[in-house]
Amino acid sequence: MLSNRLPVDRVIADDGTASWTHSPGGLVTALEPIMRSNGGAWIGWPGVADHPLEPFDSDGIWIIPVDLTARELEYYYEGFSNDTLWPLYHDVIAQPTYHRDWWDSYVEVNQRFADAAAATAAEGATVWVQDYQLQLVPKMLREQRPDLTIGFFNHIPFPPYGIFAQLPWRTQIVEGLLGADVIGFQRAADAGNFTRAVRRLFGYITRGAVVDVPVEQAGPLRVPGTKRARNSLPATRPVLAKHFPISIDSRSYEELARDPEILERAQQIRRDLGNPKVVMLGVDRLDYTKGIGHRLKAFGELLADGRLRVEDVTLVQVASPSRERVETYRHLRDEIELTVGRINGDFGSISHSAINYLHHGYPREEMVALCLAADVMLVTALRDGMNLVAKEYVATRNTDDGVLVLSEFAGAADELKTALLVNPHDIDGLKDAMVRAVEMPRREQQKRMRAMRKRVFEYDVARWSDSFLSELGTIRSHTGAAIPAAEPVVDLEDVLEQDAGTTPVEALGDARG
Ligand code: GDG
Repeated sequence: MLSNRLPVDRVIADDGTASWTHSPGGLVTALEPIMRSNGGAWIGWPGVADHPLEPFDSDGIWIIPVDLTARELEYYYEGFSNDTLWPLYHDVIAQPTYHRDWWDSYVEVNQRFADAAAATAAEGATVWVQDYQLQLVPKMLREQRPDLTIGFFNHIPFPPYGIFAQLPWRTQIVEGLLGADVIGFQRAADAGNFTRAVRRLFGYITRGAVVDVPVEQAGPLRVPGTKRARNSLPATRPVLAKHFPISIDSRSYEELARDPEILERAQQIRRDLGNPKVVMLGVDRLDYTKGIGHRLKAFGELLADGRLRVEDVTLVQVASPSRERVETYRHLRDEIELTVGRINGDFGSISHSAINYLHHGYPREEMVALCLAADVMLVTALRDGMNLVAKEYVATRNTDDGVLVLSEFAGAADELKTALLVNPHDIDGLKDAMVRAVEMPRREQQKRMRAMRKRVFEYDVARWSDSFLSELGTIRSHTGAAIPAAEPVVDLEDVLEQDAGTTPVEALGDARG
């Protein structure tokens, strides 16, 4: 497994002592068992720059830290990943910055990750690369290790070609991704945008979700027991570009939501808020893609119009600190906090504040208590790969009540169709949906929530990783990608000469198993 961040964090205390803390996200939970039983290794950055660390075992998973210098952190991560790709892939909600130095650093760091994987993976192993920070790794890895089966999953949207085309390095990025056997996306629309980019940039043939990539593109065709030939015939390798909507560890959220201490904490939260009739909740990383400003504007206008009253309705907004060294994020924080201050100043009273704004990260237990305390969850992202918060809210609602207001621009909208779907740019429409959520009869809430819970419990994060890995296994058995690296490299012409009498397809099929 490769991801920008390791599932463990290196923490250095004030007195200089260092320790590891686990960050058990959904991805880790889903993959832990399979990683353990297969002697899996996880390659990633441990969260501290300029601090090379040795690999170590963490509960049966081999952890391989990749070091980043302070400059790489600034150029590869904060720069190219978070200030070029992130805004570009989220429909240029913010202006992407293009710097050649950032790109060079992105290439270097991707190469380091690919080298680490090439040095670690066993013969014929499966390697799964996570997310937009590492899009060049599949090609770089295939060049060194054509015996591997390589998967890639993009957690954020893939933009339409008209937007993607801005990127000065668009060709290299698509080439990098095409080094994988399976490229996973959140939504069908993302996969469609990607295959369209492939057709526009390379003219490769696509058959539905399958792209036929010339083998020269991403590594030679290997056939055991034959020698390298002089000339090569055009041959292609199928690459699957398909949507695999990510999910959460739904059972663990449900269990937390039944925990008596957490249930009591939820009651306490409502009491502390002054027992309003309705608690609305927003939980987001403080990011401009999440539409926090649109949500606040709609809420402020509803108070101004008198359609909602602070005595009845409170909005709790958790905005967890994120990417604070990137300029755009510092501006966003200022903007949001100015808006919150204005709304509270205009509409709050001594006993009721309109918005309870919390710029903190919280333990998962507290997040679940907040979900339990909330009658309405507001997810108003302007663009979001999936949005796990929406699914987490649904998973905690054991009593089948509660209303999810969900942006149609979040990937989750493809699955959670009985949410109140909104276009967050349409402030009047958003206001109407918020009022409707506040007033929704319990029977309707339950009907809608049951359908969403069915989906979230049936299709959890384990199903997500199983379906991705099973497609990877299928494509591998079709293409023979796992033929040992020690075999000599040949091309199709040689095989045809040696197998005179068989058709090219049979010869290839026999040779590649
Ligand atoms: C990217 C894509 C895609 C947030 N604050 C706290 C906290 N969180 C947790 C949430 C949720 C996760 O962080 C955030 O996930 P999201 O999906 O909402 O958004 P991104 O961080 O932007 O994630 C996104 C995701 O990747 C997965 O593929 O869905 O579209 O942008 O789990 O609960 N958790 C705790 N304290 C906090 O303060 N414990």
